[in-house]
Amino acid sequence: MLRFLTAGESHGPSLTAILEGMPAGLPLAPGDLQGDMRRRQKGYGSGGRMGIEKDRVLITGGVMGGRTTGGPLALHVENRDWASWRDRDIAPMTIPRPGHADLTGAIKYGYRDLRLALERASARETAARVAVGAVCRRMLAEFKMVVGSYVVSIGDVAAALQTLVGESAPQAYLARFQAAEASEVRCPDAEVAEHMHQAIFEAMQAKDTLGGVFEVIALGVPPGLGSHVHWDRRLDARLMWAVGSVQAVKGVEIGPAFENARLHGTQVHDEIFVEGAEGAATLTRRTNRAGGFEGGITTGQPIVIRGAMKPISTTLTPLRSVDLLSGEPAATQYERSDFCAVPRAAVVGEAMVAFVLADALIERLGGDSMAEMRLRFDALRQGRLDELTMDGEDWRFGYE
Ligand code: EPS
Repeated sequence: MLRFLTAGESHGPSLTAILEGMPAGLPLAPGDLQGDMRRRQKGYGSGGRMGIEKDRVLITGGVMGGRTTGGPLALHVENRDWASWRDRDIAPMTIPRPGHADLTGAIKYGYRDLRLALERASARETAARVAVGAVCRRMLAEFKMVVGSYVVSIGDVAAALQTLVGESAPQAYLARFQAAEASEVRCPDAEVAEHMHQAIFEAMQAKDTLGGVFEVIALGVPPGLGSHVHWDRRLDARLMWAVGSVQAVKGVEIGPAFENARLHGTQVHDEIFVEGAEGAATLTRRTNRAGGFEGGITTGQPIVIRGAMKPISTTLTPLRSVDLLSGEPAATQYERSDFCAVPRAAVVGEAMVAFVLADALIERLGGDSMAEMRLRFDALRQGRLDELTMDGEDWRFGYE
């Protein structure tokens, strides 16, 4: 339904994204995208590059008179660093850095200089993804859906942030997002944030890097998005793919999935209760260990998805490698990079989640225009008892 492509190199002139499948009639101004572009650039542990870039999105297609047309959106982000590369002779790069796409890229594409792999594999590309995600977020906002994030751990410093449930959960999550926004490591727990800051500082002093875990939460998502009927329609799996595609993310879980795997079934599953008077009785849960999904379909509870990011592969301390020019053992050479990018990766994770949810919503509602979608959104089944009429009679499969 909804798809996007990006193009561009880290130190080339610009990044471009094409977003296809957005319904017509969504109010959209370049200013709507700026907040997310700025958020992606913030975070303690960044290298020098973020002082150079001032990411701004130029919309050059798909929006006329302040509204989407239904045509593909073209989004354009300039690389300010291009100015210092355009007239430069590029030094040869022949020692692959472990953890990067340097070696695998050269094996696959037959590159004769490793920079060709670096330039496109770079997480600079996430600026384009965040531009796309910001458009999707704008669309989701029309249906009162909110996507936010925070950092759960950096290195071995972890915040104890429980999954929130019940009617107060959305407000409490919003408060977490707000607290994370004020933190330079994007952690809502101020005390833990200080320890995270210290851990990053120490890693920098030690000429090393750090990874961590971020959590993306989606609020206000109606039940019934996604499907159990086929592997590629399971929305939890689509979200895992999308978050797992973010550079340096090597693990993704829905809710506390790895913790659940250590427990008994009776401790894990979110029991179902009925609340409210007859005629308006609603099915409710008192826990959300499923992270918002059953059978690959949204339950209507907050969606909870975590991404585990490996430590940045470019380390000031050299790692052992091989010079492909001489075939001799060689130490890696340092290229300017980030020391810890987990706070920024959380914002990229949000963008990917917003994209997948926008896609799922369009799929559920059928979406040529926002006006059509609104009508159908209001008619969605919400999980009230009176919407779930059962036959209560024996029946047969009837296969011959
Ligand atoms: C990156 C290396 C750094 C990061 C870059 C991702 O860039 P440079 O090599 O120019 O110092 O700053 O991220 C961005 C530029 C960005 O906008 O996020 C890498 O090797 O992936």
